[in-house]
Amino acid sequence: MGLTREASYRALAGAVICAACLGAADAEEQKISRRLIDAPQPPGKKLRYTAGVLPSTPPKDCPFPLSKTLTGIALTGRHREYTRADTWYPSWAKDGQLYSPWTDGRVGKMGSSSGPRRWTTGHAKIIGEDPMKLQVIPLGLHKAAATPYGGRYPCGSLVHDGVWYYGTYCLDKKKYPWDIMGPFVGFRISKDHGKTWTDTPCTPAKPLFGESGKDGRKVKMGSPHVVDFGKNMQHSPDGKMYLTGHGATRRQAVCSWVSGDQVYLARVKPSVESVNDVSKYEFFAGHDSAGKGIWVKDFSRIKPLVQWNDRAGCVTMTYNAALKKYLMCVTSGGTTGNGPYDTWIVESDAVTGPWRLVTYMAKFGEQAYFVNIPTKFISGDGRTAWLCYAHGWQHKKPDPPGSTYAMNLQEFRLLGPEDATAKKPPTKKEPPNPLADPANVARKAKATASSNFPKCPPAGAINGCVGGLPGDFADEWSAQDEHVGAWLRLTWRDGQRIDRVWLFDRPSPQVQITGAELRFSDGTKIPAGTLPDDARRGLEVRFPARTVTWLEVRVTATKNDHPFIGLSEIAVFAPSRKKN
Ligand SMILES: [Ca+2]
Ligand SMILES: [Ca+2]
Repeated sequence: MGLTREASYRALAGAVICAACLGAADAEEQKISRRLIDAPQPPGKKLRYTAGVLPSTPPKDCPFPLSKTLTGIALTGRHREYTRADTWYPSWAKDGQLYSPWTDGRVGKMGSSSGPRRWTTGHAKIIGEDPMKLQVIPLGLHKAAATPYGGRYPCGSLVHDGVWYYGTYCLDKKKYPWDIMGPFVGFRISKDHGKTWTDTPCTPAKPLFGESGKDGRKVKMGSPHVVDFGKNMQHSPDGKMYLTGHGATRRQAVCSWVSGDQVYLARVKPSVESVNDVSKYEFFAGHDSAGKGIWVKDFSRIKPLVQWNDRAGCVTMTYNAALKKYLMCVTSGGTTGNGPYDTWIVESDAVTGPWRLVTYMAKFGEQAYFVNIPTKFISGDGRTAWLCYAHGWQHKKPDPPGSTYAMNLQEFRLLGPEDATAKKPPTKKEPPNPLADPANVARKAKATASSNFPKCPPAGAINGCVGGLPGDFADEWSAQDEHVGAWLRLTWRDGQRIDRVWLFDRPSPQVQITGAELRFSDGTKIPAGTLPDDARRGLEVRFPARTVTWLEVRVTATKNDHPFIGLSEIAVFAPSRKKN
């Protein structure tokens, strides 16, 4: 069905809610109409990761074949977020509870910061069987110097037979935030579930594996994490604790807390005596001719478990006992460690591989990191589990919904070949976005205003997105300490023929325009009306076409004289060619 542009707009705008013609006498005024319209969803703000089968978009240089048994993942839409801190790696202890490190934020009334000179790492207990109803109890903070590095952060953590082994690693800053991976220091140890601790005898200058991130050197066992073998490590193949770390060897490689070229593997029988003693460790050193893993005592002979330049960042591994599969989750921070991150998941029958791709999720989160799959929340059939991740220390857009700076738990299903033939949910065809249509001449105007709150510039009102707080500041214009009398003006280089204006209020319920006037460069004025408060709908004002070089929206009435009046978006349309 070929709808005309005008008809599409109408279809999108939905039912006409009100068509209150002013009762003015003059003919001009009678040609003015007002109605409410639905706010369009700009395509740029469309979420990639909503409930349903997730898109997998592996880059061309992906070194893994696609898995034939685990062919992707689907989100169920169930999710919960806990605390205001990151770095969650829950370990399932013998007592049935989860114990986890955390830092750089708050849990309850406790705050931790692992950056320069604060150097604290937090520990917490996570109580509950239902991921939707957990209780996170902060247990305390521990301080240990990062010198000669800038920061000292939590990494691998294991509670085994009542002993908590809590690892930390160091970072430095050069060009981007924490872009230099320092060494894994060692484990601090608690025998009373986090009440008291004994520091590791290792130090950042003399770390467990003897690595250094100084003077351009690269580490291999960076930020190692403990493979999750289930409650009290019950499914470890040999009673050993396995550690996966990420690093690099290329001089030009970015080796940071979230970026690297390779994944490495080590193992040790966990005990108070062994975990801080490098001589007790074994390191993965490649495969023999039969494809079996080779283990060596000499760290200098360690070899990559996985090689994928610029894609092998922060790594965790989980053993899914029901499926007899290892699942490795990697956060790929790219070559800067800034920006959105990709997440990829691979599977294997053995801890040493070979690995096959389950899914490659570009910009998952859109900035998810420290991604792991806690064994405690894997279903009996192994098919349903929960992704545990932090999100958005920089990029705040939640994709999938729920993602925030917290311990995020997101339920998912592991799909098999049988799911490919199952019926797929119908994909909704996106309607055209009128805000992005060239007929919306507001987008090419220059926006100025009587004032603006610094984070909410006038240009936010013509960026093609009906948005703003509680989302992004930059998607809306807000005046600064102004209500009635505040104005926003759009100016064009050339005269624009226009006959319609859409106005969307700031989404915040604190502030609402209940009256405004449209003023034009030809000296004419048209009263607008009340704008829907929540910006999910807007006000359309249609008027006889006129040619103008500027248009001004002047606020004449507000809900409660809140001093930050503004607009999330204004659209101004040229008359459509087709009449219907
Ligand atoms: Ca906007
Ligand atoms: Ca509002």
